[in-house]
Amino acid sequence: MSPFISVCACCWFFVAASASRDLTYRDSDILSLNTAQRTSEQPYRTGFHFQPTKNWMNDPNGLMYYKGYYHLFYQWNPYGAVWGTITWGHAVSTDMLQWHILDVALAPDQWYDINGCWTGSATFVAANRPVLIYTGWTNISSSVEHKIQVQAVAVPHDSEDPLLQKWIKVNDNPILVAPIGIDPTEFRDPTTAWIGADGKWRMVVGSKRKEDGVALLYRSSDFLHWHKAEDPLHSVVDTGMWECPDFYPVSIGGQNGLDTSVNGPDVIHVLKASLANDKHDYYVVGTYNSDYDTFTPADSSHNVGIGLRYDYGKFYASKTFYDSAKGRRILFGWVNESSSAKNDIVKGWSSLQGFPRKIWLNGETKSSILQWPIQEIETLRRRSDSLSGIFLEANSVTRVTGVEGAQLDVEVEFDMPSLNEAEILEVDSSNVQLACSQVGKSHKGAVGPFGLLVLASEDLKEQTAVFFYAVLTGGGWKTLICSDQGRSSLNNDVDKTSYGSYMSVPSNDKSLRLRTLVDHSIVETFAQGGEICITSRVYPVKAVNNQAHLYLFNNGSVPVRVSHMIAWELASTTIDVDVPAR
Ligand code: DQQ
Repeated sequence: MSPFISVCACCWFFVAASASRDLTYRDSDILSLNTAQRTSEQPYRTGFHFQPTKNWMNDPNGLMYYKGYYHLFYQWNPYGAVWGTITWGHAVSTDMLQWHILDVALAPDQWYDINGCWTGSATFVAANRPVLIYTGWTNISSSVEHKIQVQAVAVPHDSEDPLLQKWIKVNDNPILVAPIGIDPTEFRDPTTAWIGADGKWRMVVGSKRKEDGVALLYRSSDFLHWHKAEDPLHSVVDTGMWECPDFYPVSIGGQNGLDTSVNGPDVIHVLKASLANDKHDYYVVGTYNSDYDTFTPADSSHNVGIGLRYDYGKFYASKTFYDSAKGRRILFGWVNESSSAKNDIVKGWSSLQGFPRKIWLNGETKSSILQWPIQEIETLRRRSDSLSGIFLEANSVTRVTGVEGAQLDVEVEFDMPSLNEAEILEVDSSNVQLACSQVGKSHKGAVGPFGLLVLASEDLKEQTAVFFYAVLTGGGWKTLICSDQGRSSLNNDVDKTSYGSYMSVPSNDKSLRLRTLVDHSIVETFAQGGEICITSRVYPVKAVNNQAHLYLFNNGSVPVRVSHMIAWELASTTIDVDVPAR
């Protein structure tokens, strides 16, 4: 069979593709409901996050902007609220706030994906030619328990359709099987492809060799025939299976996003892998040389799997894409439940997508990235309350009375407190989560804990605390940044693990800053302008809907000054199952 995609962007064609079965999986036996209605029946459904109307969802897939629409595909089980029968659910939006769920884009219907259409990515092989590459879980077993993983390609049935409603799996599938030396049950999640200086496509597939996580590199001239490069793009010892790798350029000198093939002196790259061992997304910033296909981390002590994380809470299998409409790079990540599968079956759904984040290089460190909720969220802001220049005295709690409810956007800036009285605490940098859960919000410290209580009941019996706690360590001043779920719910059948990270406090830093988004059962925190992010899931019983309140607190003995705080109530968005009118 001849190749279906030519190298030349202007002359794409494909041959002999097979139409997939006409699928009727729709997310639609719940009719178009707006999320506010759903919230009163189901307190944990969200108001402004993407979630299917029912059933299980996991990784975001194939993200792209195409002819006026943002496309979000996602791993979705049409039959239940637990993982299984994985298809590609498909939703479109013009603003990443209001979503329309369309028919399933890819479903298991071929021998090479009959056990599931797993994670993959979208690539524009030419301006109006999006292609999906995904992992198929086959019907052939390499051992009694395992099917194997292969890579497959799908193309739009009609690329004039901005909604890209129907996808066709090509006859050449599977286009890749695991190479010799790689376990075929650990070979998955192809990235968006990029073009190197020689005009050839490259992509990475996640895998492991022994216990070393690895990003296998492939090259192709036609997008159908892929050849493994001798060396992987990157590998880190003892990090285990790398799922859902992502590899993309960021600008050295600004916040603008870059298309995935862009390279040059003003560009540095980010490599992310989702570690199957601990279910966290780790990244490293480094230099990519496309002549030799080498990637060199800027700081190898921050290498993939041993260094920086996108998020220190619940956030996995994430993926970025270049938003050509607004010239930015956007990150989506899967946020799993912290409730039991039994509870998920009762409520009929499981998992959210985190609120989309803009992502760019941290201009100060040049070796980390910053993340911030996309600006579109500001259109949802309604009633607000603000205060400036107040002191949070030792052991105090202050209610923010002008806003209430379970949908909030809160920004607060604290003057850098005097650190002279800070306690000495040795924090194990590889397990800050432990320090956060040992300290906890109720700890009576010196400089903190201080911060926000969200989703808090009037009697404070339920509260999720997001706080700073400054300490002196052998390595200098550090601030713990924690999300403490310990008292988030009177229901004890949920996981209330605390999450957190910590950062050095540079002597010239004048303030500590938090931005927290609250949406019924999800709390997303962006500290210090997006340097550190923490996502948690919580399930209050009393602090639901307008019984949820916002407080500032200081549990330390040193007073803390709030230089400014502003909180907005946020409106709900809609998720419907209508095909948008065109
Ligand atoms: N989820 C997919 C896999 C991927 C994993 C299966 C990560 O392709 O490795 O649903 O959450």
